[in-house]
Amino acid sequence: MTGSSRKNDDYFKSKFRGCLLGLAAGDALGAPFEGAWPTTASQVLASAAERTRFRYTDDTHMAIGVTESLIACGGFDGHHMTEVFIRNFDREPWRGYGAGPPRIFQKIKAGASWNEAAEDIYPGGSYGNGSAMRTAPVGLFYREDVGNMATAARGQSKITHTHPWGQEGAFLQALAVALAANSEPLLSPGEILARLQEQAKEGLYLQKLDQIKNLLGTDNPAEIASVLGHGIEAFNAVPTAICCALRHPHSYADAVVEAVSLGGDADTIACMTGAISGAGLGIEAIPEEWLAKLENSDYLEKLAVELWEAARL
Ligand code: R7I
Ligand code: MG
Ligand code: MG
Repeated sequence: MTGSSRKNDDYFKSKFRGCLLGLAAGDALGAPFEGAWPTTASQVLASAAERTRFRYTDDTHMAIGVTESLIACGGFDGHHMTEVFIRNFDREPWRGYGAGPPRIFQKIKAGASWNEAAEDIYPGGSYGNGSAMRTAPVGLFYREDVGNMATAARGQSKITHTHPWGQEGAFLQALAVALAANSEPLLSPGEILARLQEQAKEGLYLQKLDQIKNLLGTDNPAEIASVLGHGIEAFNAVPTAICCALRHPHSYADAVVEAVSLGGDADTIACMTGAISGAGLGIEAIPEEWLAKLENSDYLEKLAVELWEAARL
């Protein structure tokens, strides 16, 4: 291996590690604030400082399942990923899962097929943010192949979230991670936004992506939540997470702290912001004291390196 390809390998490994540990740290940072009113950045930092352990929630638990399945299958396999989701849920059902996925897992265990069980969980299927919060590893794995990324991101969504708004959120979040992880050339926030707009299909998302432009420079974070939302619906969480990451292209901590400070679905929005920011800035950008407190960080590190190796094959 040449010196430059080794340098390139280390660079991308750092991005894969930054993404997986970044999403987990964002999820854990936001977990105590899920469902809360907006708060200040200093209160979020104080909460982080006083905790001895950073415990993650269903967001990271499901992203681990996505990663495990991508590694085991060398790509997306819906049947396999469903089995991994159910196995992981049965081991740790207390992670704070949304209402839909456990009901879907129950239906599948009772004989329903994995690619049909979620269709009638809500009228038209779920548009919750649960398939976007876990999709980052798909963006890493397929980062140079938007066509297969779209198929895999939407495919993994369909296991639990079949509504077109749920699927679109999962695809756009995966694409944001992939664009952030890009190296040659490093993309500016404006370029990432333009690429997302090129690929988005649903009007609701196109409108919100357009509104992000006006929010990149605002010094009033409350405006982000009032314009883009900060809720449990994918369309009220994915654009918000992208906005927080793009507003702070040089600071992982500033991006995720801002995401948590918005209140609402704080763990999930910070998880998705952390995935994008960590993929862009690499593992070195995540505060060491947060990594030291993060639950299961050794396993997340191992998965990140294995995903990188699987993506190279
Ligand atoms: O999306 P999901 O996995 O939940 C993820 C959230 C994150 O905040 C996690 O941190 C965890 O706390 O849960 O679970 P779903 O049940 O699919 O969707 C979540 C919520 O979105 C539902 O409980 C509904 O309130 C709402 N929702 C819908 N409401 C009306 N009609 C989702 N789809 C619909 C719909 O079609
Ligand atoms: Mg959660
Ligand atoms: Mg949440």
